[in-house]
Amino acid sequence: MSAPGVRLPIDLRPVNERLRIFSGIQPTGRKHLGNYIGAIRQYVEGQDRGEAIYCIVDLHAISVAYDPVELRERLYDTAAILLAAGVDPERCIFFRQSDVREHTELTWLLSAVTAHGDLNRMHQFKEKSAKQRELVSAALFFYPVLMAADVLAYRAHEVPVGDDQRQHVELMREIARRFNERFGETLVVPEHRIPPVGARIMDLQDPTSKMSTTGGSEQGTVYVLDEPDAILKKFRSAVTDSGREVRRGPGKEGISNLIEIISVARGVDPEEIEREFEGAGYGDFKKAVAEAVIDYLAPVRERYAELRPDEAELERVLAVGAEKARAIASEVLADVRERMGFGPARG
Ligand code: AQP
Repeated sequence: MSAPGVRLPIDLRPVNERLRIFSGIQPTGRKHLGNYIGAIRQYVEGQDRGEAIYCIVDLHAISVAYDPVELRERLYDTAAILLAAGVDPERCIFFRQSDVREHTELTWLLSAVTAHGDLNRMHQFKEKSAKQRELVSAALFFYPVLMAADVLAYRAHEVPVGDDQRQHVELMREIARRFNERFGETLVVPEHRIPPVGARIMDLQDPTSKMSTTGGSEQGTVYVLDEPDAILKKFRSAVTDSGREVRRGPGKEGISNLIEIISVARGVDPEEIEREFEGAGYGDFKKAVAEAVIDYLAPVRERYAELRPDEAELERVLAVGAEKARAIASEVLADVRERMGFGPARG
């Protein structure tokens, strides 16, 4: 038995031998092209690079006004979209956040090493709290701590997210560092993985604001499940600029956004797009972007239609994932609890 106060090193080696990836996505609203390009696309790729763990973060969704019946429906929608996009439960752990109680327990434990001032500085809290009409919940304020718990409960190394989540990942790094300094090396300090192209897809009607579930216009937001006609219409009416050149640059936020979108949809570099459309009119370019996005999303929409009706199968997949997730998170929680002085000391 170790002497009281002596901290045995926790062996993080088995985890560090293989890249572990974790990310979560909310079951809110309809998933849009920004979610797809910034996050979902990276989830699918992550399965080839390491041990991937993905979760639908329904606990995060209750931080703003919501309807319980809707929440369940949107959860199935989101699960079916991810599976349709290529998240493969045979090659990753895919589960529902609220099924793994370790997330909520760790949130509270991490709150002890989270600075109130840091939470106060979060852009997302400032923006979202300003939009709440009835109640600014404490859950909205605590959102980043729950997000830190999601990732740290798995000792994940990498967190694939869009650019808007940069600050939250920075905070979870700070929380992990502070925990390790205070209680001994226990948690992995994760890195964000933000894609070089498509990290911030902009609203088609207001290319200075990000495409968003709650903040944008219907016409400026392309949904993953939009019909081809709707996609074509949205791109045709996309706001551009008074110039004529299809290239990225200052004052060309609309065109820059379209260049990024088409380059991701076609899987080529933005430079190649600029070369291809040199001298082309904006009308032709917008049509080409729409066509590329229609082709890009069509297989997802088709597969979604097959998967979404079978809620029992979605439940089965999520339950299998939750069991695997719990096996990892419960071990990390046991270490965290022991380090923090809960329960009997382990020898
Ligand atoms: N416009 C975007 N471009 C690139 N990536 C984006 N993400 C969100 N918007 C863009 C990334 O999508 C992932 C899921 O985000 P979420 O779980 O927060 O889902 P949400 O709240 O439904 O998404 P929004 O659109 O971000 O909602 P609002 O704007 O209402 O808060 C994250 O990895 C995010 O970075």
